[in-house]
Amino acid sequence: MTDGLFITFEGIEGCGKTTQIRLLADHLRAAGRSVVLTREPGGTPAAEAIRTILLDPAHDGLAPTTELLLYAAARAQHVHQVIRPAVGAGAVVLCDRFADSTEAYQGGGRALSQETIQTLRKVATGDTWPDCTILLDLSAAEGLSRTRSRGALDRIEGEPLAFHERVRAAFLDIAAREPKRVAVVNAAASVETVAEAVRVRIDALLREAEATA
Ligand code: T5A
Repeated sequence: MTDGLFITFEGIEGCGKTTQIRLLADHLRAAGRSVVLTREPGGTPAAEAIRTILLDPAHDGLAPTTELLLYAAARAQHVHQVIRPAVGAGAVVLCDRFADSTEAYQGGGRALSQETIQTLRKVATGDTWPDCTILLDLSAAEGLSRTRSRGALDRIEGEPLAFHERVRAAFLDIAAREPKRVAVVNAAASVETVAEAVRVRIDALLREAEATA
């Protein structure tokens, strides 16, 4: 059995990850691929329970370190129970957010130490790391306006604009540091234009993986 691929989608609130990940899943399934669609925080019953704690605005007193540990705990379970087995079985795993979100939100947004974040990342993920990451880039103001138009905000969406601007800057720093893994796509374009850019990138990655298999 050949290993599959692990592809993550990242970006600020409202950048369109959920919309795009579903369109890509449809495209890959239509081409006969085995696809596993999952998300963070979440993807397993225990990690979804942690998600509920993390996003509930009632927990507005959650300390940044507690938040970091809960995201890491949810990720450890998700990697163990879903991502690693699915990639090992040859599936294309599409994940809505992964460890880059921790670097952007808890590092950029909350200003927690990069050293602590990277140490916990290794504990939670081991050697499981995305083959490719699509970063949907959008201004924080536009992302929040899309999110607000959907209704009540969760605990993190409710953070001020400056927080979300730091998160966006941190994502762009990751992309500049790792240009081979992270593809930046302009998320201000139409849904179809964004979807086409994503398809082009992922189809090329799949062809490359087949050529080297
Ligand atoms: N988090 C997560 C951390 O702090 N640390 C971590 O380690 C991890 C893993 C997760 C929260 O947790 C934080 C980040 C998040 O705050 P979530 O509910 O998963 O919470 O939040 P998001 O991932 O931000 O999900 P959203 O649903 O808010 O945004 P999406 O998925 O990016 O966007 P989507 O597709 O739902 O679209 C949003 C709206 O915009 C429209 C859609 O129709 C929808 O109404 N839209 C467009 N409009 C115009 N043009 C386009 N191109 C559009 N694409 C979509």
